Amino acid sequence: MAAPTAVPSATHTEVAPPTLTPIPTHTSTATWTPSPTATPTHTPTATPTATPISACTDRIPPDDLLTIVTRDYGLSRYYEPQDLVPLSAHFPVTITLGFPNEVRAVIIEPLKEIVADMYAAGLAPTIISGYRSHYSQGIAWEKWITQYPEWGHNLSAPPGFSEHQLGTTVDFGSPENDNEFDGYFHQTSEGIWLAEHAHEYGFIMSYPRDTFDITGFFYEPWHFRYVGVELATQLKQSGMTLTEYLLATQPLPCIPEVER
Ligand code: DAL
Ligand code: ZN
Repeated sequence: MAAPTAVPSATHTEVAPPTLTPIPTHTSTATWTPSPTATPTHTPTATPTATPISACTDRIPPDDLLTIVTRDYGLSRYYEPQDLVPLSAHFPVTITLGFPNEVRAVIIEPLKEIVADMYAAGLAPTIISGYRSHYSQGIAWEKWITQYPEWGHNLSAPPGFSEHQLGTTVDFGSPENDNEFDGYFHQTSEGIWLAEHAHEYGFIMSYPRDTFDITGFFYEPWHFRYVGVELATQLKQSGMTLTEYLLATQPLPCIPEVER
C-alpha cells in the first residue's frame, strides 16, 4: 500500500496558512478502507464510553459551522445541536434509504440543492449517515476497533471526536458500490461528481486522499462537512484541509488527555 503523503501547502491568499502545531503524528501507512455497514442512529441517552469526562471532554460549543473537531479536539458527550431535523422530512426514501438519519436544519437547503443537481446530472446519490450522537459514535467506533484493531482508530473517530456529532456532516452513498463506505466510492459516478462539485454547495471533503498525516484519518471520499460556499471554495482551490484551516483560525480548545 502506498504511504500517505502530506497535503500540498496552501497557496490561496485568502486562506491563512496553518501556523499552529497540534497535528496528528500517526505512523500507519494503509490507505485502503474496508467496507463497513452504515451505522446511522440517533440515541440521545449518554452512557459511559471510552472517553472519560474532564475539563476538556466537557466541551460544549455553540452550534457553529466552524467548530474544531479533530482527532485531538473533541466534544462533550452532552453536546447535541439544537436544530436537528430528520432527513426523512425533506428527502424521499430513495435518498435516505430508510435510515433514521438527522442533520442540522441549517444544511437542509444546500443538501437539497446538491442532491437535486446530482439527480439532474443523471446521478443517484444517497445519504447514508448524518448526525451521530456521542453514544452512537461510540457504538460505531467499538465495532471498527474490534474488527480492525490495528486500523480502526484511523477509520472511525472515537466518541466525542467525530464531525458527525456536529450535525453538519454527511456521508454520501452511491448505488455503484452498493451504498457502502469503501475505497471504491471515489471511483463511482457520484463520488467523482462530489469530489469536483461539492464545494459549490458549501460542502468540503474532510479527509481527502494523502492527508492522513494531517487529519489522522484515512481517505474518506464520501464524508463531507458543510462550512459554507465561500470557505469550501477557498479550501478546494487551495488544497488546504479543513483541519488545517480550523486549527489556524479558530480558538483552540484544550486537548483531553485520554488514550484513544
Ligand atoms: N469516519 C470518520 C472519521 C468519523 O468516524 O467521524
Ligand atoms: Zn462520515
